[in-house]
Amino acid sequence: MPSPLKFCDSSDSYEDSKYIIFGVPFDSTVSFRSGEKFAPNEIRKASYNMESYSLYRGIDLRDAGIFDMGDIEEYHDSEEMLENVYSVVDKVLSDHKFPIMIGGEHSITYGAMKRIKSKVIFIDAHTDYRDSYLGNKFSHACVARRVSEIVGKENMVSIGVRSVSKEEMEAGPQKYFTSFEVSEGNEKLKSYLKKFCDSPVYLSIDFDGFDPAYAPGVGTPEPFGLNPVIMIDILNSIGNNLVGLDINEISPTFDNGNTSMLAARMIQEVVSYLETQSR
Ligand SMILES: [Mn+2]
Repeated sequence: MPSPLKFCDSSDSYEDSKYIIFGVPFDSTVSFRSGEKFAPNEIRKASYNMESYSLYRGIDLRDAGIFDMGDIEEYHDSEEMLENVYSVVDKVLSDHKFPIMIGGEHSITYGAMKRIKSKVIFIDAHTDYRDSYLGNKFSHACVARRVSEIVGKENMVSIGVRSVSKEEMEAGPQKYFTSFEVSEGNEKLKSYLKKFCDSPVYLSIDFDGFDPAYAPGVGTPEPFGLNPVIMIDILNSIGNNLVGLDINEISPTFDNGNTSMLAARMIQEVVSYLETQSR
């Protein structure tokens, strides 16, 4: 059997690596366009287009210690998937390593947060604060609401929001920055994040936070989104408190290749940022 595809610059050793990548091929609760379960491998393929050297950070990712564990088993039941995500994240954190989870749809984040219980930064077009959606409390449309039950909504912030329901607004969602606010300048966002990130923080990137021009292959695209370059400013505002990352909601079925490419690059940007923090 051919060996499974690994993210570029993945080493052969879990033990000797700091950054642990794993895929969660799950898209059973998506509401509009599916195909997210194919994203982990498309992102791995796209990663081979990238240089290992970060011009911005001066870091060579071949020295960073990245290990790709492959995908967890494919589930159709949310609770089984969440349990498995929890156990992988538990192992990675117990081994003092940094988890990088590639979705899959956004509901995967809840499994990680049940273990990590830190502050959270969401990049997202949506607040995802519905109590339940289409009869499912673990739907991708409810992930921030579920996470708030663990960490408290005061410990969450969403960036790039531009599409909410009346029900979510009435429930009083987490603090958010709209994409409109951010397009007028991100000084306010940067100073907010510098204060917010005074303790461990998890980063969950729903790719519909970015404008469909940059990330067309997502389940629920929303016009008027973020320019992905903003992630550099966001990372630089986090300091050395980042404890985990997930990338979610990418649907290769609707992609022209650019979204997977951006996702691969985003993983590399986060690792090279973390490397500068640890030096
Ligand atoms: Mn979203």
